Amino acid sequence: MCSDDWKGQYGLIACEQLGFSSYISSRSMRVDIVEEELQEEFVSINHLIPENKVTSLHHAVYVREKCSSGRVIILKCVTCGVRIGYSPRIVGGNMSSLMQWPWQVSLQFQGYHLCGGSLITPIWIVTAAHCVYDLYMPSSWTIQVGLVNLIDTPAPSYSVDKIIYHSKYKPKRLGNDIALMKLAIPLTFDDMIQPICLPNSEEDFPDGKMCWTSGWGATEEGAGDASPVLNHASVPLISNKVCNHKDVYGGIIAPSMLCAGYLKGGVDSCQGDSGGPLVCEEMRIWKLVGATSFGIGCADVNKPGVYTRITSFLDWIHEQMERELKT
Ligand code: 4AZ
Repeated sequence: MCSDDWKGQYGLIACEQLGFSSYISSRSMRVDIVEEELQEEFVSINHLIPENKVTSLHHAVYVREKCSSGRVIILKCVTCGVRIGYSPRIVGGNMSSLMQWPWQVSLQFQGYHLCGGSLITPIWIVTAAHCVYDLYMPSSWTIQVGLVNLIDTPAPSYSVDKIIYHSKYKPKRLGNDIALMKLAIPLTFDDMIQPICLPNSEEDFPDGKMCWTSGWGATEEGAGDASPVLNHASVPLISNKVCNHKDVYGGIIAPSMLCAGYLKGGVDSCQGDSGGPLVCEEMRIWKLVGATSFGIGCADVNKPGVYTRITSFLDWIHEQMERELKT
């Protein structure tokens, strides 16, 4: 797009017209750098259209000669990590509202909720290997998304086509606790169903940053059963150094794991939340930072929740998805 008359507020309109759900940023660059490639395919904002009515960018098609600044707009758009329909309001306790965690998936074995998962594309769900390792039967699993209440919501169930767990996952050793589920049919995104962004490979989420975990897991340690409603909790990230302290996990936390929660206890993920998301918000975009993996007890003193560190498995995730494209 020619940058003449460009305004930041056109960003979202432009991204939406390109099929993305969200706008991050824009910058301009000299057109001659990309001229060869793009030739006459330029569009410009028509300044004759009232600002609040810039609904269709293609109303104004200018050829390159009309772009007097000689600069074009580089748009950064995304299709993940946004809660489109969500507007915060007070909810009872930690109960989640619809559209608050639109990437949250319930993984159900023979119709019963066993684990959580996170939607990253219309067909791929990130979860924990320990959720699926002993139950490696795709046809016995279904998933539900876009719901808060597991019991009385008539949300559709979707079939699972494939389960891939990390080849280095060993049940007793806790490491590499990550798996992917591939759906038989792609999901359609809406306000209730949205994918979470994967982080960038070098992305660092600082200790103490407040992030969020969600799931239908037990709301009390030992209470066993899953919760009928989706709950969430805000938890700070804990450095591996602190988490490996002798009073905490005493050296069992590998670099590919990440701790989050409170050393004083009280707030944590629990049984049934496994595989589900630990997400952090970065410049209004939500990113999948962890997959709920394990803990000693739930919310106990000096035993924060342990999550699989997603940045350690980005290559693995991409390799699996790519391999599926080829087969
Ligand atoms: C579990 O059994 C589980 N406190 C998940 C998370 C935590 C503990 C147990 C973290 O699925």
